Amino acid sequence: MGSVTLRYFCYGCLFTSVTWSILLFLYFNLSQESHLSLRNVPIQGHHRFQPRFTRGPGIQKKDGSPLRKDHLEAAKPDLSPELGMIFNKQDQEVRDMGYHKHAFNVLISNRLGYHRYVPDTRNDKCRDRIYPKLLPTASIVICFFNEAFSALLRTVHSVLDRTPHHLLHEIILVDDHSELGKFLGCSAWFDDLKEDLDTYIRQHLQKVKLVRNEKREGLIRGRMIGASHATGEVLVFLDSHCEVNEAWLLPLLTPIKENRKTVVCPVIDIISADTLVYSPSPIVRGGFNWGLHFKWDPVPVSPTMAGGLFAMDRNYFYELGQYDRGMDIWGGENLEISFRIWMCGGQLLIVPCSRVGHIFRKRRPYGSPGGQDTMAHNSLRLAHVWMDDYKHLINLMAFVTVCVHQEQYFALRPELRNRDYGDISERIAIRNRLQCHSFKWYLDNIYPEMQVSSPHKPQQPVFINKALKRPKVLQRGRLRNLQADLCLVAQGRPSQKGGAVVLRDCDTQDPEQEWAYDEEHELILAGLLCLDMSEIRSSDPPRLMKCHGSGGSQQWTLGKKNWLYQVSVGQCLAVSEPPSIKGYVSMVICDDSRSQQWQLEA
Ligand code: UD2
Ligand code: MN
Repeated sequence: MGSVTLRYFCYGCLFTSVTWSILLFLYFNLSQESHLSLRNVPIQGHHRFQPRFTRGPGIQKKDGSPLRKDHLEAAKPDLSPELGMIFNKQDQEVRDMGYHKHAFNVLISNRLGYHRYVPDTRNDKCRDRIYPKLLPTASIVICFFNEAFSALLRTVHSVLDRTPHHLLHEIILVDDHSELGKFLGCSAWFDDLKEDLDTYIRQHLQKVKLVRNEKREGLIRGRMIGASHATGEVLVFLDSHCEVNEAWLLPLLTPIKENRKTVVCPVIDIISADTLVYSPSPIVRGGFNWGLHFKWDPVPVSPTMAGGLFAMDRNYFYELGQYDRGMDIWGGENLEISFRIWMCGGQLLIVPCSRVGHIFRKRRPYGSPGGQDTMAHNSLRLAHVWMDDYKHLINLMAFVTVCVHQEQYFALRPELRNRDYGDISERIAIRNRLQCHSFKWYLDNIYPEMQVSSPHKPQQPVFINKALKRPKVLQRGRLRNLQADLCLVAQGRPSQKGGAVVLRDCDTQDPEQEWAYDEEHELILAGLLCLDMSEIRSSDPPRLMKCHGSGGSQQWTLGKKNWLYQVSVGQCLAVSEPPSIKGYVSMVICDDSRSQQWQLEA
């Protein structure tokens, strides 16, 4: 099997290489440049930190004129690091419950309000593009389950604020049977939801329809329900925690107008789950690995799509068989529709001039109603419908173990290969009706670089952040607490992951007391581990963890009022009270007391 399949990857047909040459040319002349030149652009300084925030419109652009790059360059840093500062118990409750329920910083999200400006992350050349006058109208479909109100409304308002009126046919919100009742026990939560969504829409939003599912359907059937209510010419699907960027829609509609069998995805920019900072993402294209996990590849035109964010001619969506109704809750639908598009006569493009930000969370904050592993179920369905003999190459064990966390025993149960995935006859009938190509054709023509690896060694998904080089160190020295006159050190070995930090007598000779503070605002002890906060409980003391390089829980600001301020928990490090428990530190609400003053001394 191996040698036969390997051969497929050695034959590149002429069509593919010509296409790739063109795409690579475009990539290097447009996309990558865009990425490099905009990488360091600060996000515009519209966030004035105010001690108390009210809900509502958030920060507004002052004169309403479009922001230019020089404005961006001139503007001072983006979100004040103190936007997430905790002032009282209620703030803490919002933040901690927010992480628990949504896996991102809801305190910051609420304070940002429903409108904000995001940096224009497009390449300069995108701004000079001229798009056809006559373009199809769009219905935006946003399906949500237990979404934070502020994130959902910022998604909706970003669309209303940045989409030409005549092209926006409607926005359809599908509430996938959210369990709002569960939040009522928490006063802070209740406050955020007091403004009922129906009322808000009726009073403030035109063109927005709300559909409520009678029972939890999952995002796949949820999107189909949304689409069934849509009447615009093009369907655009978004997640419920996105912010669209400048002129995002025109470049998506244009290729669809030219060829209605073109399905397009925007570039998905990154909104940090911990700080809500919006930053450009490198241009990549979607791939997958043999564990059937979506992964990013570094080229802009795409064998697969990431998932939720794409635009497609509405009639074509139906002709092509919508989604697989038998897929539950989450996962796999992106690969299924990607294979179907390419194999059945369409094409899938990532459009570098269209940018949409998405809050990338470290974990999914919800499960499926019965606790089933829907990713495995959905993946099995798509493999059996679309992947022909290649499905035997899928490392079933790999994705099952990944999805079911530690439950290694699945990997030891070969009968999983025979796990029930439901009736797929309707999907096979679609494949026959559309006379789709074989999976071999797809691999040969659309994804020739896909490596066939041993089923027991699935390729690792590629994560964008991991590729970054180590940031520059700005300052080195001991961290002395001014009240206690003691230095912050590891309680045990500084190399012990998860270890606590405590205060001990300062010793200028001891390399294990040396902290490095770098440009990413990380604090690294003895060159080994980073000072890190648990995301769930802002009251927990910090600990030492492997540096992950993505800010948030490892992002500290130093200096102002001599605070050691933790950006994602919005509190300051202090000597624990009462002082009798000598040497212990904890996170507390920032104030002027000497117990929270620190100096990094060389
Ligand atoms: C990614 C996709 C997502 C989807 C998923 C695979 C992006 C940016 N995101 O995961 O769109 O393709 O991969 O299935 O490409 N939701 C419901 N009901 C549910 C579960 C989720 O309505 O039972 C909503 C949820 O509120 C959100 C959307 O579906 O708006 C996508 O879910 P997600 O954000 O948890 O998925 P994500 O971003 O991890
Ligand atoms: Mn999402």
